[in-house]
Amino acid sequence: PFLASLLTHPTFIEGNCWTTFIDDTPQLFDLIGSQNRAQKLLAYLGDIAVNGSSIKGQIGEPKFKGEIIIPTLYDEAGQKIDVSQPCAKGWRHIILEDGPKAFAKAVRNYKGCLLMDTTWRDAHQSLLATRVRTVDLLNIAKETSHALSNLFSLECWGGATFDVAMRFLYEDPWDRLRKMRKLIPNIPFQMLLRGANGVAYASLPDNAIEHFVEQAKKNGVDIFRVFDALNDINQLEVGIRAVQKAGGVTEGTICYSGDMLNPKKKYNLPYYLDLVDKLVALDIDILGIKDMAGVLKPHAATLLVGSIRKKYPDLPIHVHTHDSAGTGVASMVACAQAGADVVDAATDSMSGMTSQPSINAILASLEGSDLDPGLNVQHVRALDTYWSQLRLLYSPFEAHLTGPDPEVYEHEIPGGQLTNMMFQASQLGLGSQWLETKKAYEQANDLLGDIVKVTPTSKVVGDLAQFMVSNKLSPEDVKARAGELDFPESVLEFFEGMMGQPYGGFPEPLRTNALRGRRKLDKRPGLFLEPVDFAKVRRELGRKFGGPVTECDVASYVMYPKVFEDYKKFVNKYGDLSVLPTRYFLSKPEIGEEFHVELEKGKVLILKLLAVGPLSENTGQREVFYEMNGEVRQVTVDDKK
Ligand code: 3PY
Ligand code: ZN
Repeated sequence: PFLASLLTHPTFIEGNCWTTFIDDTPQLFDLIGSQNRAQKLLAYLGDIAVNGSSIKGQIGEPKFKGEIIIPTLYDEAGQKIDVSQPCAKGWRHIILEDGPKAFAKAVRNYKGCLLMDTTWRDAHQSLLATRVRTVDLLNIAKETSHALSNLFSLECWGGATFDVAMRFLYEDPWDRLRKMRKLIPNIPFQMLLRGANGVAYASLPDNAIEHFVEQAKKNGVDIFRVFDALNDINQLEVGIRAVQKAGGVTEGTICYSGDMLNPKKKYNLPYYLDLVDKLVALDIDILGIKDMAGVLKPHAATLLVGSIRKKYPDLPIHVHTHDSAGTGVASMVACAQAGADVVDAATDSMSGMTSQPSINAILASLEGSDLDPGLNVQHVRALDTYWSQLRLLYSPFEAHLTGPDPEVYEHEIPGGQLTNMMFQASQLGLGSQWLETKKAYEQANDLLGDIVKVTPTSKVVGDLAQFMVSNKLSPEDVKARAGELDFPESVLEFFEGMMGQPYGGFPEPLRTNALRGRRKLDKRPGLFLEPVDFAKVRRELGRKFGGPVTECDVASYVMYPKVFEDYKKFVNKYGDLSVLPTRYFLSKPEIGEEFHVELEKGKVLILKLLAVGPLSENTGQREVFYEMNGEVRQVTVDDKK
């Protein structure tokens, strides 16, 4: 009724003073805006009340139903720490004031071994299918700013979070970044960048990577871990140059594969040292060692880090691992002792197995030594009480891992992928095929030439493995029938060279037979891709979605055109749901249960589900009744069941 009376207002009908009317009465439009948002939110809440959640990958309802308790932090004197403002101390000011090189130097000169906390990115990517939402990160942000102020960095963006935020959570990843940044200005933010693949699954034009990194830096990322899934230096260089141009801290990264201690394996110490030389020649600020599958055993870690340290005494070294085989803490301690400056860990209740090793286990292991990371153990534990509740809230995305997997030394499946594949196998009722799939993964890797496996090449190996299992193909069958088999698209893209060049070359004649005349790139894909015409993209987005088009929108669209479009359509229908508490995003409230949604600062909706009406035989719909800020609101919902 309000909107109707507004639209029939004489000022509107006359139309000639439209602009001044908006300028003079902004509060009316604010009101329309929030009424509109509230109506859209109601449409989502109504739908979930009738049809349940449609979030992909969700099984069942959250195990956590109560109010999440936010921990209180105390100082040494037992006084409550005031967290209403973020902490002022932290490493980020060095980056802001003196730049990446000075930061790298300060890190190298620090006596202890610093930590990166992966809880906000890799830990939930590896354990909970990347489903942790913005609201749950923001709710613990201020406490994190205080409790972890001496972190080297908080990994909180990039990798799969970009795609999943839009595709499955209907959130804007850029908005998440800006909001986190506001609440945590003191700790450096780190992201994972897949070199010339950006945060996508195959290479993009060079100018797309540059544009993306520029936005990431502007919106709050400080440190960029740049890797390439084949350790292809030409692909790495694209990402590294983009970060340098944007003024970010460049963490040029080698991906660790195989077993350096085994002389029969393809990737050995000279291979890694050569790669480090090439990265140093690109003037990286920090060297990253990325053990994505968790196969870097402690003795290999000592040898690898020790050798690099000896050759490059001034180069900061930052090591990443997964605890899939259960050796994570031992390996990270070995790295610290061999001269690494930073190692990765996750909060306890989000650690272990396919995630990173436990932060408290690492702190305890280094306590009393020169390598102490300089964090307050009580604060770290306090934060974990939050995450232990969150883990239960996200129980619908658990893969139910039960213990370490020593077979990781054979199949080398990266942490996140291992969880995903297990989850999928159990969802499809293929639990019994799980062992077969792991074996097939190993065989697929051999067929592809024993490649480095991490996104996107790990997907190639996984797709080929699943293809072999579902078509009952042995490695010999694949080789003999390559000319006629309908390979997954990712495998063909890999063979084409769209993910770069593998060390030792492509396997022949398998590549030629599988490609059947498709192109074969022998140089990096960026040299063949048309640069993005950004003006055209802006126009296209304006036409499609109206309103102002931001550079972040452009970057999202260039990275994931279809995902971005679907996300925009969803938001158009239901509004920005990132503000809805997770429990009500994933499941309907109990009848009569009151909950709050802060649409924007100071605009809180108090909601209560009153009733779900009977099914109308004629329309196939139901009426859902909510109380919203004391008024009864009704929404009509298609019953899809
Ligand atoms: C990613 O690329 O998302 C990864 O986490 C690789 O380890
Ligand atoms: Zn990882």
